[in-house]
Amino acid sequence: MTPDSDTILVTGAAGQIGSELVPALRKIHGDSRVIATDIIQPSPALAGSGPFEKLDVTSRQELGEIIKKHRIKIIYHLAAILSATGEKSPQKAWEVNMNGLYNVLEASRELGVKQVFCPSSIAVFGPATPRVNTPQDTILSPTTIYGVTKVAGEHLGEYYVRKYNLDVRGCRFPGIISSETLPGGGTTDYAVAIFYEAIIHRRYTCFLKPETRLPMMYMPDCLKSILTLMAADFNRLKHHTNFNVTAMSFSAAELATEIKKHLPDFEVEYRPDFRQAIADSWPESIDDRAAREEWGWQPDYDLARMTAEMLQILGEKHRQGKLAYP
Ligand code: AKB
Repeated sequence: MTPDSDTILVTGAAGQIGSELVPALRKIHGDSRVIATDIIQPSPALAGSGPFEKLDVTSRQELGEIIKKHRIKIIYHLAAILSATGEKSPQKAWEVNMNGLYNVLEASRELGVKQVFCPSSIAVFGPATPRVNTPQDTILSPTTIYGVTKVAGEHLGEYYVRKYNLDVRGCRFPGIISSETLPGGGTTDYAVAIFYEAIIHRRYTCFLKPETRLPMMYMPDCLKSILTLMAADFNRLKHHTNFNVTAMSFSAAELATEIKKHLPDFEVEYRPDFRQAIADSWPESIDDRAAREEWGWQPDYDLARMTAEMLQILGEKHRQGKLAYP
């Protein structure tokens, strides 16, 4: 459990996971104890619910000043460039993902931060990895710069655990589906966009082939995994920075079929682009037994329950004229 005096920093707070993790942490620990940071301005709701600081994670100085100012003890380091954006600008992806993490770990070591969470991704795997039920400990040979930074990040975090006794933890997230904030620049983003397009236009042009199957997770399960892993007894953990976690696996066609059960006139066409090659290099499904055994991971949502809830929440926003979609 987090002692009441510990102050928490979230980087990338305006992103897909940050936008929902910050309110969840504020609910548990109190608004004033969760410092949201991002390079961009967050939503008024997030900025208005507690402290917000502008932060470029590639600046060690800015990061150090914020850690000292707020006496930060726990960091959720979510700022990152995802797979599709990373392929358009590999140099930027390296700078943000690697230098950002290095800054967080070094600042934590120097300034007495006790615990760091940094998400990894299924992007650590590559074409040489077994694609079905991908094991926890297996070949990591990614073909994207995002995957390269995530493999290096897992190892760097593990190094700080062993060398400096810093408590660094992380999950390899699959695609994350959320009704609140859109993802930015990933290969799994289609699985969120399809819901918005289904509700608004009843049509969607998918950038992956219909048979492309990927592991996925609904946001409430994503938040649950982060909070459960961070609260787990350190002495029970054999892994730290690289837990496989999953909740469901489906192909693009299977997701469309599930949506059609609720919206029978929904139609999808498939026009694969450069993201197809990225998806083809990733697992179809992953084995998350280590997470289940070491810290009790257990998802609540499968494809049917997630789809019903996404359509209900987004449909209601649409009826109220509040469905923001670019
Ligand atoms: C992406 O598609 O890049 C991310 C991920 C799987 O890490 N959603």
